[in-house]
Amino acid sequence: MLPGCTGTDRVRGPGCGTGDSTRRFETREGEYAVDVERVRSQPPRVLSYEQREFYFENGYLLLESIVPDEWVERMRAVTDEWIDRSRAVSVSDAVFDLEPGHSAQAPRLRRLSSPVIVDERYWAFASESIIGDVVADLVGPDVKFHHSKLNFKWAQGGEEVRWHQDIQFWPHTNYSPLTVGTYLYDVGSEQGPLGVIPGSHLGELFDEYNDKDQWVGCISDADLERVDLDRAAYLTGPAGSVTIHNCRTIHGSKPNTADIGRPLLLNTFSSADAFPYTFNPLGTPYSGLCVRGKPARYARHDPRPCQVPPDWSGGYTSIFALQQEEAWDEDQLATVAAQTAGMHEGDPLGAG
Ligand SMILES: O=C(O)CCC(=O)C(=O)O
Repeated sequence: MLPGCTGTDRVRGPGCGTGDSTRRFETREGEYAVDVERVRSQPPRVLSYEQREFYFENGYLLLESIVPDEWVERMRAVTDEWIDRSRAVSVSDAVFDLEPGHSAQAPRLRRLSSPVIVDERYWAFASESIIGDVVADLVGPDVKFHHSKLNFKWAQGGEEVRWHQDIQFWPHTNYSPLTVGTYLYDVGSEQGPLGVIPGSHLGELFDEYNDKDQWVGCISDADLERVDLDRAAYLTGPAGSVTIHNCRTIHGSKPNTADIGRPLLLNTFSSADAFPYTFNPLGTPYSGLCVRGKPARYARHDPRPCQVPPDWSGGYTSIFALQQEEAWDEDQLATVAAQTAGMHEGDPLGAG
């Protein structure tokens, strides 16, 4: 068995790559898909070599119980406070995205958007915890923050996230961006764990507009016929486990049918040489800051084209609202527009 695959290591991938460090990762068109040689030139800090190769090959990684308990406790405490604050909110906005049925007595949050800007404890986690070191092992030493969100998937009905790829939401000059998900509580198969299609980051980039030319942020059923959904890996794990998926990896999650929720704290990073070229719907003053290493002097460009999203500079709702094709009324959208502007200035709630 390869080192790092014994199941007893604190940091462990769900299966291991070949460990063949000369392997190139090519798209179906034969282009070089992942900038692996540059990353391989440095020894990993917290991952094993096999885990790094597993990510290059499969476009995802599960690291069980890697976040120390103290951080998990801190993130649970701050999250409880924000759930309490959501009791005063009755209509979704750019910060609190509410599930149908949410009430002051029985809150049902779908998402807390841009947690790093509403509470500095979330930024401390994104910038200071081990997750920055993990990302440095996967994209190179210079790591740039892009955005964050906290998806709850409430007990008994927390909504599905349909199969999609992320990069069409926030195109960058290359495909290094990845998202780190942290499970704040244990997550089993009934709670809607994150599901990924192994190797899909090396394949096609799909259309995330519907046949009426409206952005829906997910892959159509017709296109999904070209995806081997039977190969989906569902990433379950104890509290403090971390999921990582590349921005091209097809992923999604089923509804939560269990009696306990599934708060998943998502932070997106890239190599420092990846630059976004569309409006960041969850942008904050932290977007573009390096959490490890130093800023880039040159942008690295991947020649593969990327679909672009609508212009969200006037306000963004959420992936849930978009995929469910929910209509938000004019007042809601006006609040969202003000909060989105405030978010970019660092004060979303003041602006709302
Ligand atoms: O919450 C989840 O299960 C998946 C979230 C996701 O893919 C997203 O927000 O882009």
